[in-house]
Amino acid sequence: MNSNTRAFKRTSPDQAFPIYLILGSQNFPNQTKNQQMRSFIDCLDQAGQAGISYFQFRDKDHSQLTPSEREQLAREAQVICRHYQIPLIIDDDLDLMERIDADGIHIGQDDLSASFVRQRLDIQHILGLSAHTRDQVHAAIEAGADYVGSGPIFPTQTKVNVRPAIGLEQWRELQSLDPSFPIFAIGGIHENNVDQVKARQADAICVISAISQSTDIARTVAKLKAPLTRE
Ligand code: 3NM
Repeated sequence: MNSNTRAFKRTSPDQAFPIYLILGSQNFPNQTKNQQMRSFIDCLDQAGQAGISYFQFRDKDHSQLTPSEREQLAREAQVICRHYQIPLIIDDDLDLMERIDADGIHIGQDDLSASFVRQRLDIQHILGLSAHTRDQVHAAIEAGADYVGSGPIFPTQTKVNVRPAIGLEQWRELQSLDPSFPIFAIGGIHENNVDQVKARQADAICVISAISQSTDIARTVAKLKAPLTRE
């Protein structure tokens, strides 16, 4: 287990749930490229102010940005993340992560090898992995990941080539494989179903569209992170 790993583990059911926002310019469709970049910055800034806990820069899929525009946007995101003291995690681009000295990297099953990346990173850098099966969760722990994101829990249209939804019960099985290891919940989580995820004790709640499409980001973040109220 890495020194980071404990920091990602929720310790009390009464705590607010950490919100892990993932965003790229492509998450603001039907806008010009410049508008998308502005919308991205506005959204991250409002979410930072509202109290998200982690941010992942994931500019891919239908992104129209050139590599240098992508790097520029990541650097602007970094300024906001530092202001709100939110770790900046780069999706699937070790070179970009190293160039801008981001706080960590998130990789999928089809991306780089997790143990290769772990060896390249300093110990304080965060390594996150997507893991969808028991074997993948075990392998991620073995490779020295700090957390895994597992899903999609509910159906989602946000990701290109997304896997079928695994559902809450299968997610819960993955989560119970190692009670000391942080498992984050992702995929189709919105204000109207987040309580079901909270009831299963996710260590963090990862969202894109719940926040990128919100018309009141402060209210949405407050609702997503609020502890479950007891009857
Ligand atoms: N990864 P939304 S689901 C980026 O299951 C991503 O690994 C997933 O977007 C996975 O919150 C997903 O809008 C998209 O459903 C999450």
